[in-house]
Amino acid sequence: MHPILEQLANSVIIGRSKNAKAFTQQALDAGLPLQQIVDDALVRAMGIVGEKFKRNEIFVPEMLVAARAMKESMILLEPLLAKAGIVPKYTAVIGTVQGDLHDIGKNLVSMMFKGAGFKVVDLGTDVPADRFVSAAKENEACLIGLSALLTTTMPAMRECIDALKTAGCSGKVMIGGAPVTQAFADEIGASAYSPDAATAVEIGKKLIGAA
Ligand code: B1M
Repeated sequence: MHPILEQLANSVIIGRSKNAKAFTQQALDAGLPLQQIVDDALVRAMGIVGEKFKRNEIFVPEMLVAARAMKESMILLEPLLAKAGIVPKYTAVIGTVQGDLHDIGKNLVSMMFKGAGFKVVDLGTDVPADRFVSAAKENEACLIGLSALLTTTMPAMRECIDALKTAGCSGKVMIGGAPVTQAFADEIGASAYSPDAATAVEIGKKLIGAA
């Protein structure tokens, strides 16, 4: 791999935002193709970050600084990608369900999907079912991600799934959050459950046939 991309990937993995920005600029100045910068440096780096998180070698704070470093790089790349007509192949709509204000886990999931090259429409927290439906339709989302941290808001996940089905949304629905289980996902008819942000991307890619 090109040494600049190696340095960019390492900067993201260890969460050095300034370096990530500088190496992105160097990669651009060196004329490296945009898609190569994204795939070989950023997507690869976030994949490594996800693996480390799953192996408990790093924790939430390290994930967050890696995400921030990736974001710095993307600030430079995004306008150029858009100008070149390079658009993400897959779109995920993600949010925390109605009544629930917890967003740390949802943000990690969001950022891991961005790191995997998805366009992510993050609806934030306290999102009603009809908002998931309209966003999924507007963005032709192939994946809809629901997060809940409260046992009292888990029923809102069922409401979302029912509303998405009634509206004829074809996207796969993934659910997650500390109180959520595979059994609950099966019960409410979710396409998948994921216990953590890194696994969410693995499962999500398989679900939509992108793995
Ligand atoms: Co809240 N809170 N909280 N809280 N809070 C919990 C969840 C709680 C377990 C604390 C406790 O009592 N021990 C408890 C819930 C009890 C229950 O329902 N069984 C609780 C409560 C009761 C409340 C309030 C009701 C408290 C009150 O006001 N009386 C209130 C509710 C507000 C509301 O939502 N309406 C409340 C408020 C808050 C704060 C605002 C203060 C704050 C949230 C800040 C924020 O998110 N911006 C907060 C916090 C921080 C917590 C704890 C301490 C930490 C949650 C967290 O961020 N974890 C939590 C106790 C705990 O867990 N130790 C607690 C870290 C995060 C990375 O993990 O979100 O699980 P998590 O995400 C993981 C996975 O679950 C998964 O990936 C992530 C990374 O691997 N994942 C997905 C998550 N979403 C996914 C989606 C996917 C796939 C995977 O697919 C789409």
